[in-house]
Amino acid sequence: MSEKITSQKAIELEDKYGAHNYHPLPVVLSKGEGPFVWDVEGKKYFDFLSAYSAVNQGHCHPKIVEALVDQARTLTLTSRAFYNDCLGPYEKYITAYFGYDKVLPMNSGAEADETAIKLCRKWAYDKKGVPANEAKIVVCEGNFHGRTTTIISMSTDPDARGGFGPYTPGFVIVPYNDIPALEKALEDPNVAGFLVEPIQGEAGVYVPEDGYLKKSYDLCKSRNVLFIADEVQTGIARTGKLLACDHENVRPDILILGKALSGGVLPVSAVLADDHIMLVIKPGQHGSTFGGNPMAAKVAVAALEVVKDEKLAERSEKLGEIFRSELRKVKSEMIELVRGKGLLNAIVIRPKNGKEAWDVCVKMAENGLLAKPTHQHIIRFAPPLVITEEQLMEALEIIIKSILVFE
Ligand code: IF1
Repeated sequence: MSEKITSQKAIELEDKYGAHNYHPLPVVLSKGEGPFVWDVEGKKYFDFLSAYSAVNQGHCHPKIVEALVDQARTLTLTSRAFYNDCLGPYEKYITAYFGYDKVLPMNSGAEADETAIKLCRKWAYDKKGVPANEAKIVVCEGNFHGRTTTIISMSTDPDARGGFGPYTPGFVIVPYNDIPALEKALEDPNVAGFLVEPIQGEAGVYVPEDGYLKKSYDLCKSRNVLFIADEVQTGIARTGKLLACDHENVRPDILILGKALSGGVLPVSAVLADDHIMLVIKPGQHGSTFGGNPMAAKVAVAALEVVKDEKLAERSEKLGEIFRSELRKVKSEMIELVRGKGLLNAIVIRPKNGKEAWDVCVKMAENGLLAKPTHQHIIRFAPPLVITEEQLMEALEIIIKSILVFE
């Protein structure tokens, strides 16, 4: 199984034996280090996707890999039927790190979102006094929270949602970045929570107006509604602060984390909240086989330490400014708009002579930089946050060159 294969062979195998639920760029990767990945033919690329922001700490960060390997040799999984000696210290560490009373550990981002939904509903019945089965959660148009049946029930994306009904009820959809619409939706006394991405990733790195999060939060407070932030993609230094909500000094009632919580070495996600919310879930009411496993616990501590030790939030903030300002200087009809925060950025591409975002991405790959289009015309740029300024300038050269080819 371990003999080297060519890119062509690897692609053929995935096509023949794997479900066709993705359409990857035709690049087959076999190695990563820091901001770089290499394909099976040995070609080196800047990784400007970072596994959708899971590898904020860079590929194969030595400290995180060491935590993984050490723990893998010692104890991998006990289930939550027993205690393990890693989970408690991790829980103490992460709750202090983000400033919450409690954490509920899960694995994928979608699971953490599902957990937050259950927690919010239970809180509504036990604490807010919403009549049984009447709780509603307000969500935003263009949201992306994962792929489970309940999560796609609140999606407005026809690809994510279409053909998978019947759908889970209990969600109210309002336009994103629209305070009056939210205010109206919150008039319903059965609304238990408002679930929001501080920047919409999948929608195309859609940054709301300054003040949107704060105003939403205040509205939620005034209606006794939980403000739930999905920071699976925006959290852990990606947008130039530890959390994207920190830009507006908003502290979510329920905080959802995933992806970079493990630096990309394992699926590790978490839901954080204070006691008066978290303790509505009692033994037997929620859980998972792998959630809170010893490897995840050790890896998450290491991954969060790296973020602090290497000042990744500060780096992200500073390099993000450079990235956007350099791109805004470029004279190209194809660049309609550059937007983002920290190192979560996007270019909106204006198609030219039939050439679109996909063609730009193919060209960038040829030139040694990987990024992927979202929604046809948008290219997301999210390098590992360990990228140096010098490397970023080199990467910018590749991006700009690849766009100017089509002028
Ligand atoms: C796919 C996008 C990124 C997320 C937020 C929860 C989850 C995600 C805010 C679920 C996951 C990923 C999943 C990936 C594509 C993707 C994505 F393009 F769709 F928007 F990151 F940019 N909340 N996002 O962004 O986390 O269960 O996957 O661990 O193909 O589904 P998960």
